[in-house]
This record gives sequence, structure tokens and C-alpha cells, in this order.
Amino acid sequence: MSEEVPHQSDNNDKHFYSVIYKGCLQGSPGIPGRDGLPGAAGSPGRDGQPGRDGRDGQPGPVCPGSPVCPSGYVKFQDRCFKFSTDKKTYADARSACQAAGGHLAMPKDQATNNFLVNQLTRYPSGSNVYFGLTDLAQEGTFVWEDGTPLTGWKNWSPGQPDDYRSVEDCAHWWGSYGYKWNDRSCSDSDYYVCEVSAAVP
Ligand SMILES: [Ca+2]
Ligand SMILES: [Ca+2]
Repeated sequence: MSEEVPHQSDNNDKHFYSVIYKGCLQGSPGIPGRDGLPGAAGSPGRDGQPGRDGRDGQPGPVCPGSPVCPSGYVKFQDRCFKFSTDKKTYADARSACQAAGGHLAMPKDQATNNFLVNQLTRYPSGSNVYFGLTDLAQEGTFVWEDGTPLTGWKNWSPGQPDDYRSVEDCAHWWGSYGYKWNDRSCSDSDYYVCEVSAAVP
């Protein structure tokens, strides 16, 4: 049996050796730690400068223009019509249209006739308006200004043409009868409508 007695010298020994180690011995460097985790993304940078404009493209193919009418004419399909502001006899009206490079209007079909008749409201109510159709060459045989006979669509007023008093050879839109057609004395002065073809400029 022994009493446990504090070893006074133990602490002194430890202190002694620790002094020796501190002063003379040094351990090897530790192993570097592992890389840290990536940091958070930074703020976006500022916008760059705009790029330069690209070069112009090649010109497209040249398309043919659509036909147009001379000044003062109204267009219907590929034809141009001019409504007179004066009154002339049929012969003088015909000459005026020819001098302008055309002829008196030829409403050979219902669509053309309707288009023109709808424009006649520009004239005083009940006006008569010449177009290009006569039986001057042979009584009873109506021929268009271009020499073709009237064989197709027609729009005579009932009872017309009647060659009234044997002097009526020139056709006109009859204002007193809804602008249906009538034959009339060619020496009467009336409004008239000229026609030219639309042309590609
Ligand atoms: Ca006649
Ligand atoms: Ca008549």
C-alpha cells in the first residue's frame, strides 16, 4: 500500500522538455487545406458598344409599273375615261376625243356601262351624254367607234333606237330615262365621254 504522492518533478520535467522542443525542433509543414468553394458570381459587366451597320443589300428586280391614265381621266380596268365639261355635236365630240389620242367611249359591256353611268351624276339631271356608237354608215346598223358592229350586250331604252324623224343616228346616254341608250340627232350638242388606253409609264 502506498500513498499516492504528487510527483513534484513531473511538472518540472514537462516544462523542461517543452522548452527544449520549442527551441530546437519544428514539425514538418502541414498538408495544404483543400480549395475553398467558388465565390458567388459577380455583377454583370456593362453593355458593349453597338456593332456597325451591315452593308446595303442588292437592289431587287425591277417590276413593270401598272398602267396609268393621263391627268383628267378616270381609270376603269385598263381604260381611261374623260367626261367633257362642254357640249359638242357628235362629229365635233368625236374629233375632240381623237385629237386627245383616243375616241368616244365604248361601253361594250355592262360593267363598263355601269361604271360610266355612275359617273354621269356630275352632269345636271336629265343631261344627254354621247358615247361612240352610230348608224351613220348604214341606217339601222350600229357600229362602235373602233368599227366593230354592235352585236353583243346593249342597253337601249325601250322602243329605241327608233330613228325618230329619220334623223337619229348617234347613240347617247339618255338622262331623262335612267341613262339608258337612245339614238339622237348627231347635230345636237351634248356632253360626251372620251376614252384612251391606260399606258405603262
Ligand atoms: Ca338612224
Ligand atoms: Ca331615238
